[in-house]
Amino acid sequence: MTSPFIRRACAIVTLLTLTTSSALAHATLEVKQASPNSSYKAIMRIGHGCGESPTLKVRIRIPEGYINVKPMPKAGWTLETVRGPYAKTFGTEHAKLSEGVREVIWTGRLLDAHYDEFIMTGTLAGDLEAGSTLYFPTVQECETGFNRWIEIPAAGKPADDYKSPAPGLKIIAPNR
Ligand SMILES: [Cu+2]
Repeated sequence: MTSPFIRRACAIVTLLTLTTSSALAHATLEVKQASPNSSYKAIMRIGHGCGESPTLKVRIRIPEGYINVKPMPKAGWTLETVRGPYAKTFGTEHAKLSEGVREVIWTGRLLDAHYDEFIMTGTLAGDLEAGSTLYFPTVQECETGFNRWIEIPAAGKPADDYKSPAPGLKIIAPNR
């Protein structure tokens, strides 16, 4: 059974803003940095329910510049995608892409006592700027209530300063 103590522990961990702490709580990306013009596998980790309430739906908004996205189906979960236009057309080695998956929605059931990962693959556009951050706003709908991980940190402010930060991916210069 999840006790109020565990919920309090999560809140305390958030308050302490330990950089390693948020890795096990909230909704977070396992790999937090990547380079432009490379493939990127986004592994969204769901660390807990809404309080003790089980998660029934996970919705992830795809940031501009993360293109040709394909979500991975999960056993026991229904998978839906919402497609739409990109802000601009991207040229890839194979084709020009002007639209694609903009939102991914998994529907199933995940107990607060359990942990799970929601995965998609795609390409980071070549014109993304090193030093910028792509945010993957994520909404977790539960049997009772919801968590909206959608806060975009102000420039220079760490995500840990926020109660419900959107999972972020830092764009870094490629290794030469
Ligand atoms: Cu948390």
